[in-house]
Amino acid sequence: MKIYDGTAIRNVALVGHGHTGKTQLVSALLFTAGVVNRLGKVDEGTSITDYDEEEIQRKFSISAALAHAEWGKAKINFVDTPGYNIFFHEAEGAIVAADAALILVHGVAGLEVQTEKAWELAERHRLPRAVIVSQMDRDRASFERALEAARAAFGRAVVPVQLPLGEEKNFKGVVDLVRMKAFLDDANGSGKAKEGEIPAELRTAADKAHEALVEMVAEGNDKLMEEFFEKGTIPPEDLVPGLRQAVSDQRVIPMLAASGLANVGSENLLNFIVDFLPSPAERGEAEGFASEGGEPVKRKIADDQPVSAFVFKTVADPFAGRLSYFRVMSGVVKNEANLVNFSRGGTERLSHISLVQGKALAPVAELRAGDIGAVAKLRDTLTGDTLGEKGAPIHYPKLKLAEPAISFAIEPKSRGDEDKLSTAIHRMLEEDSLLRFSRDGQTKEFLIAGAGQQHVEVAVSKLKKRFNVEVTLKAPKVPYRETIRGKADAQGRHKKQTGGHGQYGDCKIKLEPLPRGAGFEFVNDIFGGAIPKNFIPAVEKGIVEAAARGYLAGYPVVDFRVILYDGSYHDVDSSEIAFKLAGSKGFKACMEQAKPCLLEPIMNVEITVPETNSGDIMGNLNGRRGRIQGMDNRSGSAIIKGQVPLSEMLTYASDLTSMTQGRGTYSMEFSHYDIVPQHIADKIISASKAAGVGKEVEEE
Ligand SMILES: Nc1nc2c(ncn2[C@@H]2O[C@H](COP(=O)(O)OP(=O)(O)OP(=O)(O)O)[C@@H](O)[C@H]2O)c(=O)[nH]1
Ligand SMILES: [Mg+2]
Repeated sequence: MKIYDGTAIRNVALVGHGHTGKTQLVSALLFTAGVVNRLGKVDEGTSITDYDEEEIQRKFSISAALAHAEWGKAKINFVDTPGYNIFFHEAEGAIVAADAALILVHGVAGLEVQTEKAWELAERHRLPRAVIVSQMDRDRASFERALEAARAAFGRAVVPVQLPLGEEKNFKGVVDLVRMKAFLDDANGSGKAKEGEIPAELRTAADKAHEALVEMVAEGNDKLMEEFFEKGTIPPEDLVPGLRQAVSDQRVIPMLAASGLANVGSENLLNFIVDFLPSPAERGEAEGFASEGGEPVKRKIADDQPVSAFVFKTVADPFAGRLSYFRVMSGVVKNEANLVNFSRGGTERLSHISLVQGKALAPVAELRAGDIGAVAKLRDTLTGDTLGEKGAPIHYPKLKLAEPAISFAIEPKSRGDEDKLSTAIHRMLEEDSLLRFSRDGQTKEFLIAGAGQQHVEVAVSKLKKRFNVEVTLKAPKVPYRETIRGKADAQGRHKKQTGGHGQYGDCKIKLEPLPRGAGFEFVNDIFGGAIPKNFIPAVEKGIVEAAARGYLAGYPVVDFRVILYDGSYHDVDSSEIAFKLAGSKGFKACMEQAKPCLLEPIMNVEITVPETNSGDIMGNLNGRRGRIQGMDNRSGSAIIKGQVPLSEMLTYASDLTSMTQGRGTYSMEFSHYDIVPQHIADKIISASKAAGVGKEVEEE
C-alpha cells in the first residue's frame, strides 16, 4: 500500500451503545472501498474487526480493533470499539488513536445508555464527531426520531447533512444536503450510489434541512454569515470548507444515515469522512509532558519533527508474542528503528512495523506522523507508553484506568494449570487494563477482578483457548476493604532473647484515618536514632503486609497514615525481620483502638425499563439499600439512576429480567467505597471468621 502523510489520513473511531452496528458498518465500508471482495457479517463471524474467537462466538465486540481503507486520495483508519458497558474501557483506551468519532445511534432503539457515555468520551478527548443513525433498513427505524432524541441530549449543534431516501425496507440511499443531490444505492448491495435529482416528495424537506444546515455553518463564522444574509444561502464552494471548519471546531455535529447490513449509504459516508472530518495534520499539535508528571509540552504532528509514538493497545498472542498498537504522534517511524521507551527507559527495536486489517498484519517500510500501525515483540513496552527518538523525550498522557467492579475466585483444574496460570494471566493483564489478578492472603485463592461477570468469563475462556489453562470460576466476591475511623497510638515489640542469637525489634506508631481513596501514607518521625535508619523500611514493610492481610475480616486496610515516632533496638539482636514483625504487631495493636470498619464498593447504576415498571423498580432498589438520584422518561421508557452497594447487585440481572419480563436493561460502574452499616458488617465479619480467615499462624 501507498504510504500516506498526515494530510491524507483520517483516523475515525466508531463508538456507541452495544449492538448499534459499528462492527457491521466497518465491514460495509471496507467492502465498499474494495478492501475485501465480500461483505463481512458479524452474525456469520466474517466481519473484519470482530475476529477474535470470543467475539465470533458471542457476536459482539470485546476489544478495540483496527482496519483501514484507501478512498479517493486518502487513507481512512477505522477504530472499531465495543459498546457493551463492561467492555467499554477498551473504547476509552483506543479513542486516543482517533481524530474524530462517529457516534452510532440505533435507528430503532434511538439513544441508549452507552450512547451518552460514548458522547462524553469523545467530548473529553475534544474530538470532532458525527452522529450516524444506523440500521436504517430495520422495521420501525426512524431518522426523524433519532434526530429529535440526539438534539434533546446533545443540543442543537446536531444537524443532518443527509436525509434518508426511504426508510425501513425501502431505505435505498441518501439525499446529500450539502450538494443537494440524491444518491440512490446500487440495488446489488455494492455500497456504491448513483447521483440524481432529489425526488419531488423530498424536495421541501430537503430545502428546509439544507437551510438549517447552512444557518448552523454560518453561525460563528462572520464572513459566511454576511454572505448568508446577502444571498439567502451559501454556495457549495463556500459551504464545503465552512462545514469542514465547523465540524473541526465542534460547532456542528453532522448527522448521517446508514445501514451496514444492507450496505446502503456507505459510499456517501466514506466521502463524508474524507471531505469533512479532520486529518491528523489539521489537528496540529499533540499535547504531552516533558517528563512523567512534569511540565506540559506540545509537539507538532508533522513528519519533520523528532519521532514520537504512543502505544494505545497491546494484544497478547501466545505464539506471535506481544503485539503493540501505536499511533505515530510526530516524525516518521521507520521499520527497524531503534526508539527509546520514555516511560520505562531502555531502547526498543521496531522490527516489522505493520498496518493492521482486523487480525491481518501487512508490513510497511514506514509510518508517517498521524498514522496508526502495530509492531510485534517489543521487550518491555506496555499500553500507555511513549516511544521516541533519543534526545527528544515527550510523555503522552497515560490512559485513564477504570476500576474493576467485581471479583471472582478461580481454581486451576489441575496442578499443570496452576503452574501455567500466573504467566498466562500476566500476559492477559497486559492486554486488558481493567482485569486484576491477585492471591488472597488468607484463603490462598486466586482472585480475578473485572468489570462484570461476562468480562471475567471472557478472560477465563481466553485463558483456556489461547493459553491452554483451565480454571473453574467460583461465586462472585465483593471486594470489601477495611479502614479506620479513629486515631491510635501503640507499641509493637518483637523480642526473643532466650538462648543463642536473639531477635529484637521495637517500634511505637500512631495511626490516623485518611480521606477515602487516599490509600496509605508512611511518615518517618524518628529522631535521634531510636531506630537505626536501615531498619525503618522493615517496619514499614511489616505494616504494609499486615494491612494487606486485613484486621476485621481479611480485607486490605486502606486510607490511613502511619507515623513511626519512637522505638528501640539492640546492637546484636536487632534485624530486619525482627523490625518487620514489630511493625506488624504495632499495626495490629493500633487497629484495636482505631475504630476499624468495613468498606464496600458503591456502584453507579442506570436502569432502563418500560415506564409502567418504574415504581416497582424503585421500590426494589430501596430494598437493596440503593439511593435513587433521578429518573428520566424517554419515549415510553424510564431511565432510573442511582447508587447501590455492589453486594446488593450480584443477582440483579435475573431479578430485573423477571420484574420486567425481560424488557429491562441495566448497566453499572464503580463509583466509590463507603462504610458498611454495622449490622451488615457484623455478618460479613462472622462469616469470614467461620471461613477461618484471620486465624493465621502467629509469625514468631
Ligand atoms: N438490519 C440490520 N441489522 C444490523 C445492521 N447493522 C448491524 N446489524 C445487526 O445488529 C447486530 C449488532 O451489530 P454489530 O455490528 O455487532 O454491532 P456493534 O455496534 O458492533 O455492537 P458491539 O460490538 O456490542 O458494540 C448484529 O446482529 C448485526 O447483524 C443494519 O444495518 N441493519
Ligand atoms: Mg462491535
